[in-house]
Amino acid sequence: LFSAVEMAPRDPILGLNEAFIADTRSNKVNLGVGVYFNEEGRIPLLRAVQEAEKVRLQAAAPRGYLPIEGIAAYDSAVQKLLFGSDSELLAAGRVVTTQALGGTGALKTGADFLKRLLPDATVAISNPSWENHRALFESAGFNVENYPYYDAASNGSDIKGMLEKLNSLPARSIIVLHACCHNPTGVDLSNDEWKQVLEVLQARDHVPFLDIAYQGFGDGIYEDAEAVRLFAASGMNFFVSSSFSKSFSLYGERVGALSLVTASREESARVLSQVKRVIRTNYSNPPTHGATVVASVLNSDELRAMWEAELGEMRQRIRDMRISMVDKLAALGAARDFSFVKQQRGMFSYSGLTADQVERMRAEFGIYAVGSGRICVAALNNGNLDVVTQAIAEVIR
Ligand code: PLP
Ligand code: TYF
Repeated sequence: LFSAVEMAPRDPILGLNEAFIADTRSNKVNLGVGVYFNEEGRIPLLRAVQEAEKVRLQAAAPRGYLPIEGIAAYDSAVQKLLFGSDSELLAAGRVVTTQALGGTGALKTGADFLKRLLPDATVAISNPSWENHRALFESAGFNVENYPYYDAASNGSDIKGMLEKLNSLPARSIIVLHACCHNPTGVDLSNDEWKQVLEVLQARDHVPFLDIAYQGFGDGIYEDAEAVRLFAASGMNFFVSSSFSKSFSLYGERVGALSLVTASREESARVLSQVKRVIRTNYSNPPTHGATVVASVLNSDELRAMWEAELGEMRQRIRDMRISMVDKLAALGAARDFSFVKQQRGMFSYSGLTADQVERMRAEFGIYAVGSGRICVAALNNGNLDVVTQAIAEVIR
């Protein structure tokens, strides 16, 4: 049965993690995987999460099956976070939200549902994008194309190329968009650029699929959902996959959600019934722990304020690291101006390092980054910044 099974390639990022763990050098640094580490180099367990977990443990709550769509208090908290608590769409019952196994699970559920709605549609993802976007939509049976997004010459967006491509795709294509903190580049669209994208999507009757995995890591929780609100105001039907892996530092609990904007309350009921069917045939119903914790934090004034403060600290620490990295590289007389790193948002920076330079960083200095030159700024700290910047200065010399 298995004799002809070929070895599959490793996930380029998670594979890097394995290599990092196997590395015995004591001064190694992992700038590969997109995970937030604190100043001590550890993945934090947020105080708000600890408080909610204490309460949950004390309650000794039974672990029955959840509804297929997940915990109601969780789903509605997600909606408010994404669309705003005063959203007209929410009041009109036009948003369907189902708990998902992280952002990845939300994308997969959404992709499987879309395959039933638009079996022949083309899916377009940004160039570059999170590796798993292509794989997820291909495994759902779609043909996946790229739209231009990043302009290496300016370290900014290629909005012209993006709009041209979106215009030339077959009508009713599915367009995957990073709502904030673009992975891997750290380059986000301006508000004005978002409006131009929206206009083309509307004109071409495309189906927007917004992926928001880093809400709160850019400019703020509210600010980072600007694109969601813009699409909400447009009257379009669209998909949103969201994740608390990063914003709650709950990577392993798999807490995410899929939200769909429909035309009416009545349509929502029909859509929900079909999304539930997709979920039922995949994993039946979601797990309890992570979503219970997130819901109790978001639905408590006190814990929510604690979470917002902690998320604010994470955001600010990353910004500080961006500034320190740029300043140190300049002080070292690095052969390149890295000031663009300060403009990038979220966890990542497309550093401009080539695959060869990234390989030298690993081999000579034990510093791991993605072959594309993506580094996770959220893994920098005052203890590793000197070795990292010295290594960068050395390999670009
Ligand atoms: N979407 C993007 C753009 C991501 O970077 C990630 C990162 O993991 C995800 C989705 C998936 O999130 P999760 O880990 O919650 O599945
Ligand atoms: O881009 C990253 O590093 C994160 C983590 O298959 C990740 O989004 C990477 C690869 C993957 C799943 C998660």
